[in-house]
Parts: sequence; structure tokens; C-alpha cells
Amino acid sequence: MTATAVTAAVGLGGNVGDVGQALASALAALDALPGTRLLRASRSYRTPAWGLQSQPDFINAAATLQTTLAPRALLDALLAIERDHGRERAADGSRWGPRTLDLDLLVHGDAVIDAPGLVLPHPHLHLRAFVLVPLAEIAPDMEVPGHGTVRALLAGVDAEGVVALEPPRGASA
Ligand code: PH2
Ligand code: MG
Ligand code: MG
Repeated sequence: MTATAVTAAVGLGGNVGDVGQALASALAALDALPGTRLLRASRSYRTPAWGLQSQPDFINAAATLQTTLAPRALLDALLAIERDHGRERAADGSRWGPRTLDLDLLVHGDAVIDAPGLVLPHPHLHLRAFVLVPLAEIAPDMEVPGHGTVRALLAGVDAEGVVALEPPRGASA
């Protein structure tokens, strides 16, 4: 039996240590997952911390994958990549604090799931400029199930302070 491939979107971020290196290494690890190929990766963006604001700015990016992994299998693979990059989750379960590498499963084809630890599409995706700006760079026409296209969602958030760290691809020096 051949599993059907879907397009999935992943948000990448971090604000501790050499985040540029962690994101590059995480993209390679995503491309190396079984049944999975990296389609596109966005540039990196500097973004103001959202949620818990008294922490360093984040660097965020987004990637699209073609994968035959089911949502839970892909999520588990993302958590394993985070652990390989030194991500330690707070023992008290607190969220939104500083981290070396955070990988969030944003969209998995047309999946709509509300299970423990796995909510698809990602519940805050449509509100967060630090997710939507990088994702709109690589997949503006992607449908976020129940919410519309990435491009339309981006028009509804305040993207001020989200700054690309590299010039657009194809821009002359
Ligand atoms: N991630 C968080 C909490 N706050 N803020 C920005 N700018 N970028 C993030 O990736 C981020 C955040 C928890 O995962
Ligand atoms: Mg996150
Ligand atoms: Mg996360």
C-alpha cells in the first residue's frame, strides 16, 4: 500500500543560541524524514516575542513539506528534531518561554484534528504574524482548513516588527 502524500506546513522558531544554525539544521532534518521532502523554506525573520514579552526577539521561518507521514507521526518527528537540537521543555509545563528550536505543525493537508497534543490546523496560526509572514512568502495560496488562504489571513494581522533578515530571493545586490 502506498500512503498518499499531502502538503504540510511547519513553523520554525527560536530565541536562544545560534538560531540561524538551528533552523538550517532543522530544515535538513525535515527533508531527511521518511516519506518526506522539503518543498520550500522561507527566509528567516526577526519577530518580537509574542505571549511572554520579556524575552529576546525570536527568529522565525516556515517550511512546506510533501509527506506521506500521518499527522501524529509527523508531529512526533518534529518533537524528536527539537530534542536533537537541545530543546528542553519546562518541567512545570509553562509555555511561551525562550527556546533553542521550536517546530510547530501548522497544517497537514486538509486535516482538522482536535486531539491531546495535536490540534490542526495550529490553533493560533491565523492570529500570528510571526507565522503568517514567513508562510505567505512560500505558500500564499495554501488553504488553512476552516480559515481561508494564508494570504487572506495575513491581511488580517498586524505584521509590524516582523523583519526579514535577508533580501528577497532574486533581488540584485
Ligand atoms: N513562540 C512561542 C511564544 N512566542 N514569539 C515569536 N515572535 N515567535 C515564536 O516562535 C514564539 C513567540 C511559543 O512557541
Ligand atoms: Mg511555537
Ligand atoms: Mg511548539
